[in-house]
Amino acid sequence: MGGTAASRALDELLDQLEGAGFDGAIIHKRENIRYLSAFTGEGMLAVTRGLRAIVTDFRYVEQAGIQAPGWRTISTTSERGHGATAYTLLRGSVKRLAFEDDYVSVAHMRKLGQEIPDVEFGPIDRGPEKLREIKTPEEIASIAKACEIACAALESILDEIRPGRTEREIAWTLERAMLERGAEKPAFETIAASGPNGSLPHAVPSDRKLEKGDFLTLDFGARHNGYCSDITRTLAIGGVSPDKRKVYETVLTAQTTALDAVKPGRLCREIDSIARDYIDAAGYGGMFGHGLGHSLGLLIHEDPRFSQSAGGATVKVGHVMTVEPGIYRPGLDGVRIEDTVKVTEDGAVRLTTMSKELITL
Ligand SMILES: [Mn+2]
Repeated sequence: MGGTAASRALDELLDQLEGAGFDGAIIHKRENIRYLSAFTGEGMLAVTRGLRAIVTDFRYVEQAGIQAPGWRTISTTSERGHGATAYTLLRGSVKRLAFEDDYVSVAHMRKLGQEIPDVEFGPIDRGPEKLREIKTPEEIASIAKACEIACAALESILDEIRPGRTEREIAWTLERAMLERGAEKPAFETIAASGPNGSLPHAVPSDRKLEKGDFLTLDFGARHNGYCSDITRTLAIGGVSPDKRKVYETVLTAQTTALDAVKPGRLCREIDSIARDYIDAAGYGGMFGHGLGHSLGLLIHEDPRFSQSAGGATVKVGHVMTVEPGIYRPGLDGVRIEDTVKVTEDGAVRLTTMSKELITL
């Protein structure tokens, strides 16, 4: 995020931490560092009401000063690691600090405990991640741009997809098209799965050549301003059989029905059920074996999820979610259709605007 939005997020985090009896926090996850300070390098944040410090090493000192001008940047030395460096600023002023308990290893925590003595550490309990669930307009604009790049990239390479081309060639061509349109990099490893490989939801692109009658599933995304997009389209190579077309239409109806159901206040779990029940009732029971979708932002997979295990999580304005049902038939084929959407008062608005009608190449 930019400086002002990041600063608001930090104030909110500190409010919450104070409520939980903490004086501040140390932050190690790179995406949380970026979210709270706008600094994109590696290191550690040490934050209290009176201190906003980036503890980093020589490689990033100048960069931190430029990206996070309101912050104090302090460098580690060969004798003094991140914890000991932070301690020079924290000494005497804090009793309890929160740390990322789902990230810092036991060994790392033991070291931090030695470097920052007389301080009690407690779990931050995904506080930054919970703030990251609701996107600012600025963040949504970055995700929307990443979606636009991904859609334009696929449109631009459609005439290069034909029988005889390999999955790897298609994946590489698609990634190059995203980079040419301004992507910093792909948001994740591009999936290009054809024919029977399509039944593997996370297939790695292979040297398999496309054949007439195949489905080709492309699951990919771009990164823009650090923010991800995520889209899947399944294409038909030559004509596909009526049996395959029925699979496609079933996934498409499940996807659009679930999209239409996305409304603030609804349980995330219910949105998953809508797509799942439709696919099961159409005769493909058990062939949609993953969650319906996930949030995304600085990471490709964030909370909340459209999933049966989403508990009491509800849809909220400002969420950016994927909706991506699929049907996977081992040994035969697979179809998945995915959009990235933003949640508004009126429901889901697609950010990946590319057509979902079956494209035959
Ligand atoms: Mn996805």
